[in-house]
Amino acid sequence: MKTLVEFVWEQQENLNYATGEFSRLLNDIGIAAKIVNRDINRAGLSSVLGFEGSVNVQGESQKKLDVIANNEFIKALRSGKQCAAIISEENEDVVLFDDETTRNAKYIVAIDPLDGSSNIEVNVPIGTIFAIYKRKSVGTTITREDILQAGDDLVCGGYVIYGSSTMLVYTTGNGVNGFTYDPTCGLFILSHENMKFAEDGGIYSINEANYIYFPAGVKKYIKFCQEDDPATNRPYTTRYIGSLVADFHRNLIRGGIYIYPGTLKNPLGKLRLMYECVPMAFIAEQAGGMASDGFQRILDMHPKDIHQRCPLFIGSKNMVEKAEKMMHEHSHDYVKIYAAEKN
Ligand code: P6P
Repeated sequence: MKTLVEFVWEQQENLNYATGEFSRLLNDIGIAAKIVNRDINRAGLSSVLGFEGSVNVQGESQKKLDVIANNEFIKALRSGKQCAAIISEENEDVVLFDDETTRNAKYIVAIDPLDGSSNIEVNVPIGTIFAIYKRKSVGTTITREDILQAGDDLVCGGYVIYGSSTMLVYTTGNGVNGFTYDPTCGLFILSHENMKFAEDGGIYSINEANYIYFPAGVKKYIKFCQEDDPATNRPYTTRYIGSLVADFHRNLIRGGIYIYPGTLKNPLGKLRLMYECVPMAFIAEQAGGMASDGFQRILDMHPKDIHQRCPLFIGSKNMVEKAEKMMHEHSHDYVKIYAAEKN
């Protein structure tokens, strides 16, 4: 049995993080994840026990779990003192810490504290998605270059899935490993070593309710998935939970593709580049999969804004390549609009 702390400590030797700062940072994220996990598991008791969304015994109005989760991660990162700044879906601006230690901390964390939180009330798995960048400036205040880093500059991408069990899955560029949380001892235990996407999968995940707004290439790919061709394991199965982390995690284990495309109405789609697409893309590539915006590798992209949106095609390599091919062949109408929005 190997805990997350032991694993990270062992890994740091060959990841030139031997100073222990990265190990401490990842452990801080693990601590916040345990607290969020506890709050999520009690969410259904809100009306009974007066948790979030109602007034507690001190008469304070409780906050939604998104905000509670965001506060927990900020609190853990602030007290751990290894993070110099946080980019969060819940904060319009970059969260800066003003004491000396965090001004000199080496890392920047971009995070979606609780992705898919609307699923809590229907007891569907949700997740936390995080990206860790090394700051470029040293000993100064945080710079724009520290914040708007290219996907390839990522040092760590990870997610926590709060599902039938809670797992933390991450990569630092040496493969993808999954840790299952054991609430009886409060530890994340290594349970899924060296996770890999199957090159081909039989699952496609997309919200087909938006079909009429999809670019022609996406429509063609959906029809391709539905064709009757036993030799290529089609028609595929469609599974769409409405929670990126849960759909991605299932496809990572079973083989599949998740698509949240841009549409003629919203050319950049819904998902955020820095704290959803980039960390998941790092994990996908490290697990032998692929991640693109339909035309370009996600990790080659350079954000212009911390909340920039980006289409996402992610999962088994051959499936993403097939979808990209159809985007190139059939999306003349969409490409111009997308290029204009992106630049
Ligand atoms: P839609 C959750 O809000 C999220 O960001 C992802 O986790 C999920 O895959 C997607 O949006 C669901 O969006 O438009 O299909 O409801």
